[in-house]
Amino acid sequence: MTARPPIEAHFSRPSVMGVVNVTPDSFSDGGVHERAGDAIAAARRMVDEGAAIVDVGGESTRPGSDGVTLDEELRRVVPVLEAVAGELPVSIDTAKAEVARRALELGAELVNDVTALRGDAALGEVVAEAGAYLCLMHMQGEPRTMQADPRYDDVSSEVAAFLEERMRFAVSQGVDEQLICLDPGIGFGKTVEHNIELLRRLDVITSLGRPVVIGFSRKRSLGRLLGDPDATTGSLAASLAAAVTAYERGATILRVHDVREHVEALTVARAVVA
Ligand code: HH2
Repeated sequence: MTARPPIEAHFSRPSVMGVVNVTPDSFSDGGVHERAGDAIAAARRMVDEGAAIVDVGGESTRPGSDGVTLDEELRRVVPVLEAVAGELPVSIDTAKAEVARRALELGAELVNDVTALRGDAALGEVVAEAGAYLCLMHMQGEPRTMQADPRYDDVSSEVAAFLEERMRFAVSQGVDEQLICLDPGIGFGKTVEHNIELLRRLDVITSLGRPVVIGFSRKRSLGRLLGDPDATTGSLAASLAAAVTAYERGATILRVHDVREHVEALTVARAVVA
């Protein structure tokens, strides 16, 4: 196995990660790519539009959701991975070691684990053995209950401390630190104010020295910021503003549903920042 280059050499800043949810119930695109053929076409289109990688997921983690079984998750993602993982840069959005193992065998290069190696004790070893990239994300609580009453004394430093501890754990499992990226987990056990504070003080996370991933695309906090207290999604325009400000504050990978628009916005932002 040839060693992979560090994340920062493989993903220029900014890079777009396109979201391909092969699920009936994801919060903003549930059902849209539920059929494998639709998901495959979406993945190809996203890479054509400039995505550096596509993140294939078979389990919704929206607030209030329950998990899916291993068999069901494999049934959803394997046909998509068989079609595209050898052809396109692919990330697998899973907390399950067996799903990650199959995805990596089929050619996925990154494992995106929203539990940061707390969900499945075998996942770290699977990532380490494959020499794959790993995204560790912060979540307070679990999807079913995480939005009930999230609390922090200082959200940025608490999230940073968590990510640092999970990074040490991943390294202790054999994962090369150079292959790890970190995500504060926008919307995962956080109020609107927590999410905004995390972006405002993104320097606290980037100072950990690893590339940062931000997934603010279409999230409900954006709709709530615009004045709808019951919003369950956010608009494209609001998502673009969040992505551009995250990039300006140091984010490397932006996880988004609308690839073309984000690539355009970030290309302009990069021209100004560079
Ligand atoms: N957000 C979601 C899922 N996976 N992974 C990372 N690293 N960062 C995120 O912010 C993130 C993530 C939730 O968004 P989505 O996949 O669109 O919805 P669902 O979980 O309902 O499928």
